[in-house]
Amino acid sequence: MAKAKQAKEKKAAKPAVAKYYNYIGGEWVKSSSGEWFDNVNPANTSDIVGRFPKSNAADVDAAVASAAEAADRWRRTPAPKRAELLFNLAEIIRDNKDRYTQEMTREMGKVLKEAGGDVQEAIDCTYYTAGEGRRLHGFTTPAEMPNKFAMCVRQPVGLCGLITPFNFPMAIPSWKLIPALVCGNTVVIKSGEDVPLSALNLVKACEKAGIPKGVVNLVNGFGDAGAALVGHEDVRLISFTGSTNTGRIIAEQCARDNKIVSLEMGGKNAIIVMDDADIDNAVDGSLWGAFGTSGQRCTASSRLVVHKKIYKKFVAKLVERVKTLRVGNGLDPKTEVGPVIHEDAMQKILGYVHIGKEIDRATLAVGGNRAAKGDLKNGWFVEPTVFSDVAPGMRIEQEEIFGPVTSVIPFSTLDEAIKIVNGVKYGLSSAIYTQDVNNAFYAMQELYTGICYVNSATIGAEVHLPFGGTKATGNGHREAGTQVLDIFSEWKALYVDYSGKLQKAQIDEVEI
Ligand code: UN1
Repeated sequence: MAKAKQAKEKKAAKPAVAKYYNYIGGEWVKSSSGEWFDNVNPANTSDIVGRFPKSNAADVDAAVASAAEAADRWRRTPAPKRAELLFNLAEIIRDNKDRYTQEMTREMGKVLKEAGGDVQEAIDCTYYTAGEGRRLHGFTTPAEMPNKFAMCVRQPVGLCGLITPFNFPMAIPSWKLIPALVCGNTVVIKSGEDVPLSALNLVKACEKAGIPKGVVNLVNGFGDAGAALVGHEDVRLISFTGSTNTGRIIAEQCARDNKIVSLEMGGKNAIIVMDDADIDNAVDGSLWGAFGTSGQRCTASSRLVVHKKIYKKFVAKLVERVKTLRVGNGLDPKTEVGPVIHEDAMQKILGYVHIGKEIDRATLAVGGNRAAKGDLKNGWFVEPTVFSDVAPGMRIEQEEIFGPVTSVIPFSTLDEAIKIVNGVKYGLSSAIYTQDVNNAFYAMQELYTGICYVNSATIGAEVHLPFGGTKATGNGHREAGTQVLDIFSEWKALYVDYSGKLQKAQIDEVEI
């Protein structure tokens, strides 16, 4: 009896798991299937952050229908008015930054400071991009006939499907959502299934900010919901951040349906450390670039290309520092490296460690195991790992690992280093540590990436500069900056003939 009572009390003491909903047409609704999925804390898998609707094609249909219905009113709302609501939104995100940060760390694992940076990036993006409501510049240009005026304006593209990843749970949705809205589009968001709360917080903030019903819609769920969105005939544009494989499938589908598609995919970023570099500064940058967000950034510094003259010293210093990194629950302010997102990710990363050791035959300088001491066994932790003596062409040097693993590669000349950095299929971010202005400018010219840093790591892009990469990283688009407007608006060329007669461009002779 006593036992049964105890068990009952234990059950009662366990807080009920919070339920969250889809946001469709301004209503918070469950999935039409009635199914749910759990949002699990990767640092402690017994902690269920919330229960979210597992959406299907019918939910996507409803969300698209609501976005389609809201489209004309929103597109006709003057852009400065749209922007006013977005400024409200920025303030709401700012006021809730602490809560959003805590919730993000709990669902995604990244340490509190970095989760705070992620929310801050959403705030920065919202303020900066809302400013476009009073710009959205087009241009005028002379017409070739007399008494004729020519100009170009931006118009919205229409209904946008936004598919976002787990690693920047609020920043990346904001990179897509805010420019889509300021340009006058309505949207359906399918957020990463591992981090649904942060996107939901952003959407709730949109509701509070007064963005009209139907303009922003959110469906939670997995790849099948994403596929339904990509395949929906009323969706005009897909903006996707995630793996290169999924991106390729999306691009193929969008090509068949003649949809606009903007893709932000993998990276295999490298830092060059010259023999004239400030080594301690380069080690600091390498640690931050390789192990920040547990290496789960498209911009992570997963290769360190180090001059032979300083190679030994650099590796020794790096390894010493890696040994001191505190791996743990991101909610503990002392933690420096949090968990990875889920078990499959951990297994994939450990699989690459195996490849590095057994197939590539590189030297495992430090790390290489699951970290599972004490409480860590309740989550998905990988030791910060460094391979040295890595050569160009090895699999760990070529393939995206998306975890806390970096490779040190020796080189002799700057040209050789540049060839190594450029010798992968991706082209997102690169960096060089040097004190020599000639080296710095030569590297800036020759590194074929979308982002390049001098004397800092490959991570840390700011919202007012374009973000994106060359080659297999993307499909030629850039997010952030004003360049993102080219994704979410289309050019309309306007000709006004006030001559009062028929004038034929290219044909009529103009009298001089
Ligand atoms: C990503 O790596 O997926 O530049 C996004 C950075 C961040 C954004 C990274 N501001 O590292």
